[in-house]
Amino acid sequence: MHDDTAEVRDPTDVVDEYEETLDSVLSDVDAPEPDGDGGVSLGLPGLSLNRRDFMKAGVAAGAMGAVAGCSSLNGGGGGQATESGGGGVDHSVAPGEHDEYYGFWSGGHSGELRVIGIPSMRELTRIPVFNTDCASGYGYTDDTKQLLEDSGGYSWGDNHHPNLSETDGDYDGEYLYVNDKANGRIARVNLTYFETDAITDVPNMQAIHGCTVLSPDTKYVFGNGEFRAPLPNDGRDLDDPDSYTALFAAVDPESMETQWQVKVDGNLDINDSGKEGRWVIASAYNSEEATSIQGMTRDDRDDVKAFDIPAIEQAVENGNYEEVNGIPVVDGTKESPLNQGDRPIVKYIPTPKSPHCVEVEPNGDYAMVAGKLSPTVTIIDLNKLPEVENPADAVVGRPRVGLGPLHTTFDGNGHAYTSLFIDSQAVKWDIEAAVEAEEGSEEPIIERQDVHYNPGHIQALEAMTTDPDGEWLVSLNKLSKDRFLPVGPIMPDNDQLIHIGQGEKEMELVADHPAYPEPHDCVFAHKDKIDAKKVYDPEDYEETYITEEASGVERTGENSVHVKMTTKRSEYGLPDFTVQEGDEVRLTTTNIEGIQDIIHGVAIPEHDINYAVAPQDTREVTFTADEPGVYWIYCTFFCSALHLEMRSRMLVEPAEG
Ligand code: K7E
Ligand code: CUA
Repeated sequence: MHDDTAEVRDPTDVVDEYEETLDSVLSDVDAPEPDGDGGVSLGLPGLSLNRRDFMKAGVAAGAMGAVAGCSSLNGGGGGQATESGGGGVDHSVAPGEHDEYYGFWSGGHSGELRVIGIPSMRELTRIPVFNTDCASGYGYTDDTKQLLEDSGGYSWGDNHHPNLSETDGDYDGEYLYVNDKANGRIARVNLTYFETDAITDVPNMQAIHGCTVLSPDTKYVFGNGEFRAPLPNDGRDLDDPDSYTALFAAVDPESMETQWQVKVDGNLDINDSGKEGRWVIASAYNSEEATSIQGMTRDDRDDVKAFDIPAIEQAVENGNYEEVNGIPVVDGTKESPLNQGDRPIVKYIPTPKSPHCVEVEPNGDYAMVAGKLSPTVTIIDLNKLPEVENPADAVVGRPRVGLGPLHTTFDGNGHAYTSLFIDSQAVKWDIEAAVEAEEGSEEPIIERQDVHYNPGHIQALEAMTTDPDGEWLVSLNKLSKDRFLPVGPIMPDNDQLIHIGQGEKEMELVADHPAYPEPHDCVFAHKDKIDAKKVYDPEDYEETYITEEASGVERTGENSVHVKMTTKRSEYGLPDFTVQEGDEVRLTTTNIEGIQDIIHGVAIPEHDINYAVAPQDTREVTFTADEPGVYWIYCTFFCSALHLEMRSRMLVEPAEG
């Protein structure tokens, strides 16, 4: 049903038009002052428009020639935009009450994850992953320092796509996996303790963008290679982009070791798993294999890739691979012999145009691919995929949703919700109606909701499971512009909470929530699916547990000492300890409190050390005492009325000279 003969346009025009459209929508420079509704005042009494209207007004008045040329990119309106503004639905959670859902937010290039309660949108905690964090001591204690060191020694990462581990297609509350786009890594967070417990630097890959687990049982964690590079990237083929390669990687969720990789034509953007463990669908925006924006946007279609996981496993088992840096790399390019038979390992599905995201709907029947530079979402039928000879025949729908579609989410009642970056909207549409409608039809569209402004991901409750909960949806908007008090030029993002009920109701914008740069995606789990411990169980780790009797100083070498020290309210196990100038000090601390929420900190001034020790936890730091003097060790967590008095002294004796 779909038409492959789309008008071919000069790529430079497309890019220019796209950017001009963006400029016209985004620019406030020399533009009238924003008004309180988030619209733009035109300086005329009583006239205020939101950005979409502003753009249309520009077209109508011929006042913005740049925009007038963009009508071919403009999706137009299929439905009436819903009024924005604090609605009647209450999302507050009374003091002392708990939220119904955990939300796990990626923190983008801040490197951390954030845990936010739904529906209150209260931030519950942060989990450092690729960054260091002086509140918890992550990146300061020996084990966490080692974790960051062993995964490349970088001080930051760029996490985009958090994924919860699954058993039988539902979240099992064990782990969360997230990518590092900057350094080609995947991290695992233990949800018993809400802490990062593994990071793997995937060989042969630079930017891992898409990240997903294989449903229904988390057999693998997959990483999508976004940046094409020489393979191996060791100085060869530097300026020969034709010989660059993009890879798809399968990582074992337990050992976190890379099992195999697949080499593809074009690149890979974002991915999602089908529900039956066979298909992983990956979007792509650079089938041109170019190195400039003009080149990357030249073609009107890019190949979405469907990875047939069992077929790839078979190829690996048969030895059909080349080993690069110890990893079996299977050839999944179009010309590969492995793609010629009746069970190709990768199917290439031409899709308009530089498509951004892929999301598989809850039944596992369809993958939705948001068009980005095309105002459409392409619907791929995963049940047809194995049968069709021409993979393009698995495309069963292509509704026209609006301008700049990036991501789609689901309520479990047959509806999809797609974010429109340029139109600044969330658009709700009917999945089956879209399959039945003509290509490019706006018929399936049910409703549009303005968001503020320029959304990336959009996520509804448990939308990635087979049984989403509907009710709430969050739109992760990249720009906040006039929505909050000015805080200087680096402005927060705006995560907006939208009530969607059980999917039959109208969307209703309920709350704005400023976010420090820069969340990309989030995932929600019902509170009953997460079982976070409140006190450490020493059985769960291998560190030496220090008892009160064991507190003391042991000289372990001519220039090294091991200091063992407990913490409890409101004293350290050692009121003081003495070391020699130049000693390497290994300091092991156990918090012997058995009560939840009594955390102690260990701060050593002028030694760049501060870390938390939670009840029954043991942590260790190693440092050099290189300046003689008295150093007051103090507790950084306000743990009791005598917290200020909770101190110890490190006495560093001058070396004999
Ligand atoms: Cu669209 Cu990295 Cu999922 Cu950002 S990605 S928005
Ligand atoms: Cu211990 Cu403050």
